[in-house]
Amino acid sequence: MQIFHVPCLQDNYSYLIIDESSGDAAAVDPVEPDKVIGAAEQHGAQIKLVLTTHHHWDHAGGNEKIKQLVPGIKVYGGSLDKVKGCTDTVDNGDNLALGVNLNILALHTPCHTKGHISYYVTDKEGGNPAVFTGDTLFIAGCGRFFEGTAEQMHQSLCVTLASLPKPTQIYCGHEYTVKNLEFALTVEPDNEKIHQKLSWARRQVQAGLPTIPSTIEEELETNPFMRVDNPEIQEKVGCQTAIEVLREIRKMKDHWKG
Ligand code: GBP
Ligand code: ZN
Repeated sequence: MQIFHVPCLQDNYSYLIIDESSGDAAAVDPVEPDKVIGAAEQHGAQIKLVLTTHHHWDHAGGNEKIKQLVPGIKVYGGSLDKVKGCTDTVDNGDNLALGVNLNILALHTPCHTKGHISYYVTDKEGGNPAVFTGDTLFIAGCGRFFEGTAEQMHQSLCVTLASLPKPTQIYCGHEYTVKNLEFALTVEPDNEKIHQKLSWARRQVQAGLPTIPSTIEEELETNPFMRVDNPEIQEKVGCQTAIEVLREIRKMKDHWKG
């Protein structure tokens, strides 16, 4: 499995996933199709399918164009009505094949949008796990609750995604890491792992490099939205339950000026 970042728009990422045995590839949220098609050509791969995480234009807005540019391409997403250009819907638990050696598992991760899908990709034996989380899970953060509740985001982040194997590599939809880690320090000023990752992330961005991927293990140590069962954080924000903490931290981040 090969994964390439394709920076788009201001701070979005599309990704190209290649099954090396066949040269077949998938494009995740190809909002600027020319860029991901260029990346595929550069690596001698053929894009066979699109994986759309959610209906927002900065993720699904390139689907119609990529359908014109790549005849026969399948465009997967959570909804035929809402996701522009969607040809095939996926539900939680659906599996897709990519080339001969890769498997893609659709995970319904609602709250940022109702039909949001994350895609868990492994080789056929379950090795090299990677998950494409769109705007549900960001590095050290999460998406705004546009179409859902704290209960749903808790299920999506702290149950569905947190249950994936610890080494799973996380590829998210935006480069928000530095801001998110700065906010994380307002919640946990003494968390050494956050301090270390913030210095590293600033250096990456300075050098024009991505801060992605992270891993589930790193997020459990540094992402305040995945640490809502931590008693020290519960005390700090004055809440008794994980869901209340999640609701409260999201509210704080919505109003945080950074
Ligand atoms: C920043 O932090 O850099 N510019 C600010 C925040 C995802 S994009 C921008 C922002 O609000 N981003 C959204 C988000 O969820 N951020 C998490 C956070 O702030 O912690 N989008 O483009 C957003 O989903 C969109 C598109 C939204 C169509 C609604 C519609 Br309709
Ligand atoms: Zn979004």
